[in-house]
Amino acid sequence: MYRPMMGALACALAACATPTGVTTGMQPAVPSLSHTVVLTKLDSPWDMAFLPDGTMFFTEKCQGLSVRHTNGTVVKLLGMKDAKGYASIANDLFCEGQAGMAGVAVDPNFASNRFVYVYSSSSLTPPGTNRVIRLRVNDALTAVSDRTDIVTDIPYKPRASNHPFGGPGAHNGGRIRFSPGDGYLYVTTGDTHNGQVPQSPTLLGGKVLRIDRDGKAAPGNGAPAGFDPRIYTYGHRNPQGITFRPGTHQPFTAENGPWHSDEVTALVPGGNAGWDPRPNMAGRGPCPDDYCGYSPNQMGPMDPKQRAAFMPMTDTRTYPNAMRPAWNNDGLSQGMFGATFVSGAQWKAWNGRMLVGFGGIGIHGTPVGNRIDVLDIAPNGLSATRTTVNLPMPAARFRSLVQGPDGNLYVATDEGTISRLTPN
Ligand SMILES: [Ca+2]
Repeated sequence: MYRPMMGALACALAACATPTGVTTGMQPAVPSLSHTVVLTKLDSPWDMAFLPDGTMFFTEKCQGLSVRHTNGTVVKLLGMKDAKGYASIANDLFCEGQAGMAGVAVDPNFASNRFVYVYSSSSLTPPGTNRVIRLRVNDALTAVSDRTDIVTDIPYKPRASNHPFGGPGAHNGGRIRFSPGDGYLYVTTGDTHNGQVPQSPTLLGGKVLRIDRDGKAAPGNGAPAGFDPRIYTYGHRNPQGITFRPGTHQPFTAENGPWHSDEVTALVPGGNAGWDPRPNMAGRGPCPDDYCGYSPNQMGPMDPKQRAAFMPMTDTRTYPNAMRPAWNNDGLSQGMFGATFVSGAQWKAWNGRMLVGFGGIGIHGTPVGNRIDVLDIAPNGLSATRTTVNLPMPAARFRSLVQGPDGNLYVATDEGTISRLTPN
């Protein structure tokens, strides 16, 4: 019988949880969470990044980059086209569909260089691309300067593409995270509903990039000969989560599936995640707009009995050596967005486990997501067990999950809030 109070007491006395979640002796308790609203009435908050003192940078998809000072004051730093109230405006930055200002990251050496980074759609390169932009923040945390676009050539789905699935800006990726292990910046990019992109050696969509603070390829990325050296892994669909396992620092992605099979995948250098929506590949013929990502029933609804016939998120028939997912959301697509490992004794049984947030709205017969799951991932990264968090707040579309410097979990929702979830 499960006895959480005894487990909690035992852990308090004997510190029985290790950073990898392996337990000795009695099982630690599952934490309960309490909920505090940090910011509300935001416009599609997309991501957060913290300084050690709790200062929180955050993005809003169609507004820009802001910062919440430790006293609670919010200062709008860099606004997109037509945004109001920002210290500065960049007229080339725009939002459309899923695209806009997305991920934000703080440089590991912020104390000396004061760099923050955002991923945003920009009109500077026709017909629009996604860029990773480096900014320098002033001492008062009230303005940014010295904009440097360190990556300029991440594909964006333009309005003129006229595909029937999704609209402009679809499958836009956008999470950026520095690894606490190697110190390099990892960038997740989407396939932009273009069948040629994910397996392309040169197009940067459907990839995880690994770069330094100037945008140059990090050493040891390991992609095959002929690949852009910034590519770390390829063959992704639309990863919007990347997080690093405590202890090993191995990166894991969380990405959306096509009406089936959201995937969490342990990445290895040069790995192929196995997504290839080109027509006329093994087991399929032509597809509308040369994009087979929803075949064989391109307009839904999904019949679960057909699941095995759908184009796989990981095509091991064509790519026998593709990276296998640790978990595929039980074969469902429910809008897997952000993910983070959490660490610290206060997380009790979840110390070292991955928390992944969902925000699917249940189109085409797929069930609604709007929850947070806890994954206990095997040491080899090839399997996981899942439990669902008993939320202390209304169900929401979870766009971003970040563990703050205070050890608590911060979540951004499409309902316009950023909240703090504290384990108890
Ligand atoms: Ca895959």
